[in-house]
Amino acid sequence: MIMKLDQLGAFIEDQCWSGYGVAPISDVEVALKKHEGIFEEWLKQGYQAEMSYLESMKEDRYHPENKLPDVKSVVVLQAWYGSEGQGNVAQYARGRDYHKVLRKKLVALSDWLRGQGEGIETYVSVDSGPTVDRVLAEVAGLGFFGKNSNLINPSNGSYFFIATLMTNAEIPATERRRMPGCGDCQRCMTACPTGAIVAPRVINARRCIAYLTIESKEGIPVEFRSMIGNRLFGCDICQEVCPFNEGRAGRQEIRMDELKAESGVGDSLDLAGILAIENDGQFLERFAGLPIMRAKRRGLLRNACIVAGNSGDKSYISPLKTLIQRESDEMLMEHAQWAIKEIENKAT
Ligand code: B12
Ligand code: SF4
Ligand code: SF4
Repeated sequence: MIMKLDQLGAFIEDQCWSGYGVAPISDVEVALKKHEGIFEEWLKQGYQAEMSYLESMKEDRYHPENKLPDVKSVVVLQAWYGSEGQGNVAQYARGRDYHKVLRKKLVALSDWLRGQGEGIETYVSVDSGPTVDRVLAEVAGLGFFGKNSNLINPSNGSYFFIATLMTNAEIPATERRRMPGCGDCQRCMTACPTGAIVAPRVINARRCIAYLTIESKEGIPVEFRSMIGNRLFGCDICQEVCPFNEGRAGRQEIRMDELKAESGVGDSLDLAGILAIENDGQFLERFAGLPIMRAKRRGLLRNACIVAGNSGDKSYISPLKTLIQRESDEMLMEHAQWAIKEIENKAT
């Protein structure tokens, strides 16, 4: 069955996505073949750190037919996020959990599509599913790979989420416009405080503050702690410095209310309040349904110790001492002790 693009476009517009593109599976397969090699090289270098799920999902990520045998078209959707404040929470994590928000929309889109004809099948995925989101978005014409590895839309920058729907319906491909590239610019590579952008478009997650503060379950190596600065959860430095994002943070039209900072934690979290979270119940009460959940209580408290230490603010010494008395987790105690020392050193 061949689905008309204008009907699909109208439905997507009503759902408040910021944009979309459609690619035929033949183009997707060509791109995935190339990127499978890039991914294997990345794994070989150990740049995935402890994210072993990426490797275990490899077969499905690079072979969409594993999930939908007769896949013909891939619809890739884009949703802007972000706010103006220069806080300690990364832009993408300020609103409600985008996995849930976008997935709900994708399921509604999928139901609608299946209702358009007999035998239409779909498969949907957002971020944590087995899809290589940036590659699919690039093939669908939504942007180009920047040296910071983010997908950049030349008119609107890179502060957007990517979601995917695959279908066995034949949907006409959207037009692909010619994309610029980074040219001689190297701002992100120079600005990254930890040297995580090891070559243009190649990120070593072991050094990336986004990985260290969100995904890592371990203690954060001392060498990176001062470089983390006030980044409590995630990192936007390589996007903030990008000329394609200039004047964009907080000025995009975020069409899904749930993705706006005011629907979630906003741009900043109060450190003393975080250090005082005593148990998982309190953590859940505060962060259920929000991206912050990903770090778990242990990860967020670990990060809060580092940010408190980097602040040099003596008022954090007391909540840090309380944390040391309260917790039995050696990793957390060590981070709090480190923070107290940092604050004391900065005061002398
Ligand atoms: C694992 C992961 C991470 C890891 C690893 C990051 C990474 N760069 O891989 C960590 C935790 C560090 C992370 C951080 C962030 N992430 Co993340 N992450 C992912 C995830 C789950 C997989 C990414 C992946 O496949 N990596 C494997 C490596 C090999 O791919 P890559 O680094 O993207 O590199 C690509 C390009 O650089 C390019 N490339 C490399 N070399 C070459 C050479 C040539 C010649 C060419 C043409 C291309 C090319 O191809 C690579 C892909 O094959 C995706 C969701 C998904 N399911 O795909 C989200 C995703 C990439 N993340 C996203 C976001 C928002 C972020 C953060 C901005 C969050 C934050 N503020 O803290 C940061 C950005 C850090 C950065 N500079 O990348 C968005 C990106 C949206 C966008 N516009 O690009 C995604 C797509 C989630 C989503 N669905 O919206 N992330
Ligand atoms: S997210 Fe931060 S640490 Fe990671 S590559 Fe970008 S600037 Fe570097
Ligand atoms: S900062 Fe410069 S080099 Fe980095 S992604 Fe943006 S345009 Fe490309």
